[in-house]
Amino acid sequence: MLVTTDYTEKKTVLLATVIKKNQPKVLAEISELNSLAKTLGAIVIKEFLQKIKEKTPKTLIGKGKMEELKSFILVNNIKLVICNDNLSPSQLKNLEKTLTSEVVDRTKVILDIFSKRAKTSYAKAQIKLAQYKYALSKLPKLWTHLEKQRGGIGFRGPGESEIETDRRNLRKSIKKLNTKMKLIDKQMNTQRKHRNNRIRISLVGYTNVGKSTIMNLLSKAKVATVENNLFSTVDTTVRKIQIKTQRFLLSDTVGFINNLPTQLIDSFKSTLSEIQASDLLIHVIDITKNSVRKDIKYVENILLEIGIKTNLIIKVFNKIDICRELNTKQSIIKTKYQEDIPNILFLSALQKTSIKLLKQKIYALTKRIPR
Ligand SMILES: Nc1nc2c(ncn2[C@@H]2O[C@H](COP(=O)(O)OP(=O)(O)OP(=O)(O)O)[C@@H](O)[C@H]2O)c(=O)[nH]1
Ligand SMILES: [Mg+2]
Repeated sequence: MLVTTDYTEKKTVLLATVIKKNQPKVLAEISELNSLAKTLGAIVIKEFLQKIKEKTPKTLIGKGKMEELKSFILVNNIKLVICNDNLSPSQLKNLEKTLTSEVVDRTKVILDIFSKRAKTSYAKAQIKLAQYKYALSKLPKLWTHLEKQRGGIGFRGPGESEIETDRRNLRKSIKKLNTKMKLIDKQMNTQRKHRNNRIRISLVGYTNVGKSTIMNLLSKAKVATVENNLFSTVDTTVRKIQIKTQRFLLSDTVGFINNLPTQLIDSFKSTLSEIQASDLLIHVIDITKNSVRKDIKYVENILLEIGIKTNLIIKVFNKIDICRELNTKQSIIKTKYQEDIPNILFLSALQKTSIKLLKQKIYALTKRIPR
């Protein structure tokens, strides 16, 4: 069985290593990690940023920082350390042993949020698959066939033969789940073929940018959950909409985040194939963020990875109602995307501005698609 982590009301510290040139990236990631931890109910007491030349293979951080962290943990009664870096099994083991606290990494946190959020049995199965693959990469942690769950501080590790049994069991579970998913995929593909007479649109973008808010506006219904949280949407919602005479299928799906765990991307292949098969993509961007350009690039890279077939993409810069220095930002964006200007839109989904314009653009871009 999977060993679960309880985050609720746990006094927590965040730990991230910084190698000189990647400081801005890590700063953005740790602030995201903070939101992720809070989403799970953890109480974040402090963020530790450790500047290093290179990662220490066995313990991630060096002796000095480890001591500092250890005494902070003892004095403040910290129960959980969330590490921004993905940890090897031996780093995980050694950090827990030295810090006498539970340690999890960024990937685990993201997987746990997904697992909490998933509603449909399909999404649940996708996440379970990702969790199994992740557990396999972290043996002997996170998975046990033993009656009594492993864990706790200072427990005696399992023997080689026990780890081998766990490995075998995990592989079996992965195989079983893969077979189950393939069957569902087949059914979904058949369903997709039946919906062939409608033009397909997908909302894509970084997490928490306003995709579901736009989904609700375009479909004139409260179909999608809107929350000021990362990963409010994990399940895919598809809605029929009509603009003038044209009929569409609009889908809202999971958002992206930097360092999205590869196990998740793998398991979500079929969800992402909804995006791949779309005739038009609405790429939603939060204009208020400092990392606008990086977020766009990151999403574009994932879209390439998914293998999208369309080149019809509308970039929607959302949240202009709360954007400081809006004019400056708009002109920078316009300069950067000069050739793409007809397919760029600035709006506020919250205040419902320019939604009509968005509909016009959708209609204009898709009216020549043969049905
Ligand atoms: N100020 C402002 N807030 C907005 C706007 N659009 C969305 N929001 C808020 O941004 C937060 C995230 O919105 P969602 O629609 O849930 O975003 P999402 O992209 O679907 O997020 P995930 O499903 O978590 O990836 C919510 O608190 C929304 O109310 C906007 O135009 N202006
Ligand atoms: Mg959403």
